[in-house]
Amino acid sequence: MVYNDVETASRSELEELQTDRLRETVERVYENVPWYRDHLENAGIAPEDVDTIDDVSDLPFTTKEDIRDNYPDGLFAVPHEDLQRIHASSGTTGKPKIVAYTEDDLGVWHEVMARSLYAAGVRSDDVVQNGYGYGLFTGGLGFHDGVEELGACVIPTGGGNTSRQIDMLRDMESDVLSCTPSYCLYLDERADDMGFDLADLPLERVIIGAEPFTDPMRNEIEDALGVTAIDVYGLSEIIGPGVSIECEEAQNGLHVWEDHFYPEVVDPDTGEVLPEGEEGELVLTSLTKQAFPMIRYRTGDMTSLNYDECECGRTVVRMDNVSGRADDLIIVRGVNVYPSQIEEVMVDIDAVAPHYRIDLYREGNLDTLELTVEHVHDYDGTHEELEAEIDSRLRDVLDVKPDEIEVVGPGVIDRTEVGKVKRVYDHRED
Ligand code: DLL
Repeated sequence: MVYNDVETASRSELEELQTDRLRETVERVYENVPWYRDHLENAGIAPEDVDTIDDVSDLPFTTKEDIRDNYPDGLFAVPHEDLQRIHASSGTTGKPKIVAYTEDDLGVWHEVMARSLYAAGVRSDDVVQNGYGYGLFTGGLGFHDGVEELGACVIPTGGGNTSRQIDMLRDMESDVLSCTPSYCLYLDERADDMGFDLADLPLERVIIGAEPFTDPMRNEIEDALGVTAIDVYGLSEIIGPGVSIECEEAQNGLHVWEDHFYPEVVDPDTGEVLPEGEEGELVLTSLTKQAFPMIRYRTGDMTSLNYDECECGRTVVRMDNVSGRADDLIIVRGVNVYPSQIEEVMVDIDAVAPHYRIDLYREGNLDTLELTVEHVHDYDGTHEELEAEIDSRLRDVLDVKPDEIEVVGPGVIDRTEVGKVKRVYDHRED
């Protein structure tokens, strides 16, 4: 069962739709966005060069820097009077990226979010508690509108105010919770402090995204809350949440709504398109957006694509869970380290709580990596014993040894109640 028949269309039907829509998008930006016209002309492309969807790979990339250079509205393709919504993504450095929606864009967003929720197993008689932040962040309103479009009931708790969030989960018997994975773990801790177990509540599923998380972290969330955890992906520049989601039947890759967002995976260094199954950087082209179209946007997110039909019956392409961003990579003394490698080890050690932070310093010319982790409440060994165990387990997976591992008590590491969790602190340029 699907929400929209396009989810099970044949490849040839999809490609025909994508071709028409790509041509319209290229025409739209060429006519309405001077920057895009120059960008395409510099690459030797005219709108009539787009014959099939495969021609997408001849188009030039658009990057985060291009959006920033055109701050605030240089890439908008419609006049301000045609806009109905603005959002922005803060990013860690520099100016925010301002993104815009027409009435039709909002209609598409509502529909892809309703589709996403449906694929995740949400139905119109469910109560969805929405713990994503409301405001310029796309998570809160994106989920909110999607739940209403589906005809289910939304509780707009937003981020933060955690004890009230927990009261609502319990008293309104919410069926579904949408929030970041790190916030799920925080809710579990706080419910514990309040004297009860979230796993005893009727809550059936959580829809987690906006941050990378590993499979062991997902298992931890599913066990602690007694739920199915569904991965949802999206980004402001493309629409917000609702670019892709796992289906509840298979939970094996995220179905990309490719009738609206065309995905490619490229080598992050050379930009060359990679074959199906190979991991690289996700590049997305919007096929229907009017206010803020994006041609071959370099997301920075690492994944791979799978065109096999899913066991749920959907034919649209699936992307692998986003393991991290191309720029997440930490280089310590010349050695590559991904935070997810450390997370997998941490979550696998029973005595370690799923809260950690990584601090990078430079002493003289030497990089140092310090790891701080919490032990669980009922750990009865010494800090030194646990530090030694973590050290030996990390040696198996990392090519560089952390300079310091510090085990601390429960609750010592700061929690993120609103927004996205930050686990890596790089002080090397301070
Ligand atoms: O985070 C949109 C969103 C809201 C997605 C709620 C899912 C749920 P931005 O703030 O623009 O938009 O951040 C987008 O977050 O490029 C990824 O690096 C990361 N991200 C989003 N979803 C996932 C996910 C929203 N499921 C950036 N897994 C993206 C890993 C994710 N990373």
